[in-house]
Amino acid sequence: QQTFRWDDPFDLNGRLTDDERMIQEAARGYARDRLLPRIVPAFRDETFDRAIMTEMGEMGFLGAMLPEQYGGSNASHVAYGLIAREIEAVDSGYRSAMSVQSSLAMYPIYAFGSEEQKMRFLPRMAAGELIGCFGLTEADGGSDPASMKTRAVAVDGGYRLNGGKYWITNSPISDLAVVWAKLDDVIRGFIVERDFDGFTTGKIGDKLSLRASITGDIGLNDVFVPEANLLPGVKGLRGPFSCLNKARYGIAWGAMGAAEFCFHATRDYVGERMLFGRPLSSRQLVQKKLADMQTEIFLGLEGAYALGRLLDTGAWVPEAISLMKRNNCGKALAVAREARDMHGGAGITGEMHVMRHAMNLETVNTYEGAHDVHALILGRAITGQSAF
Ligand code: TGC
Ligand code: FAD
Repeated sequence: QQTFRWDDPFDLNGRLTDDERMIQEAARGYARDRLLPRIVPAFRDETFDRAIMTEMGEMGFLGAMLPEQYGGSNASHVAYGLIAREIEAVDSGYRSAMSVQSSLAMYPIYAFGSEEQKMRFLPRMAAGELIGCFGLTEADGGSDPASMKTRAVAVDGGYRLNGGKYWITNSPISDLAVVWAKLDDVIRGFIVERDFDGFTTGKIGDKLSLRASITGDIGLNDVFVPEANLLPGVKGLRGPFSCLNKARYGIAWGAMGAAEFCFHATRDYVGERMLFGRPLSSRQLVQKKLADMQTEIFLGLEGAYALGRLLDTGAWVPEAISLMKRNNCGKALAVAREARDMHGGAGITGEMHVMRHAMNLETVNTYEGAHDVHALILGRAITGQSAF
């Protein structure tokens, strides 16, 4: 007879491969020992420590799913999800740094780049020596990337890019940007390097969410991009969306990592908090809230796990990713807000971490396709009618 494990009710751990368990343990150790001690001042001061990228590179967390010749370790989608879960248990901003590098900057070069581009950029990106960012969103409406204004024009030996991107994770510290721009009205991907003339980046300040992640803009003023830096393998929105498929999937795990942290912290807190002569944890209302948190978290993790196995076998569709990204972000946000409430006044302090998670998850629920945009993707699949 098995006993019910409140922190792993469906024995998720028991269904991982040995490799996945090893990667999970490494990610958990790194996140708890190296990231957790830094997060409170980083969030307060709105700073991102560049060294984190090199550390994550050394740990093998950047581009982990790519083949070894490009610096990856052929990790499974589930292993990638487990890394996201452990890192986001500390902070969504740190998971952002990992997932933008892996899924949004390295993946397009791997999937759509030339062999020369792959060899030139990927091993150094996997090591965290080069930081990449992903420029899709523009100021005039992130949910509708097809309306982008950034343009590329063919010139002798390459292309001239003009336009700008907004809300770009890591842009101010990037060595290269994968920029999506229209060339003859067809969206193409360009690798824009830091030292290209006319390429500028600025930091967006005063964010009340994801403060330990650096976010910025990208300016493209007559930037010459050589032919060798055009991604040859894709045309149209399928390019950026293929990268988003990977990143959204990882977020489905990551958001649950943040929610799990909040759940564990709340369980500890209510177990110790004595009110009216008894621990808070002995109250029906409190237990119901813990049960609700637990239910959403472990259903969310089961969904993410099932999706990861489908991605590994190739039997997946983008709508399933929308379903999990939407559900897990929305549910994680609700868990974090509830955790904040159950900590009472202490819940607003930095040292309790729960309010920081709630603030971060506001962004996670919006980026990579806002919660309602994923509802419309699902609605289109359910009804056959587009309501965008
Ligand atoms: P639609 O007509 O639906 O599709 C246009 C073309 O794209 C193809 N496509 C996909 N391909 C692969 N995977 C997917 N998930 C795909 N979704 C669409 C589609 O087949 C079609 O191809 P073709 O060959 O027929 O032309 O396009 P639409 O313009 O109607 O799109 C609507 C909508 C809402 C689905 C889409 O625009 C959308 O998802 N909007 C949300 C935008 C978004 O997610 N932006 C994310 C920016 S990056 C970011 O937030 C990073 S944060 C990172 C961090 O810090 O962690
Ligand atoms: P809008 O598109 O203006 O949406 C506003 C609201 O309208 C949302 O609630 C949305 O759900 C709703 N809405 C939109 N369309 C419809 C509709 N048809 N019907 C009903 N409701 C609708 N982008 C990148 O390219 N690269 C990055 O690295 C990146 N990092 C980011 C980091 C941070 C911290 C943030 C905040 C954003 C980042 N983004 C990035 C941009 C992000 O993807 C966009 O913010 C997101 O796609 C939403 O776009 P928007 O902010 O323009 O909101």
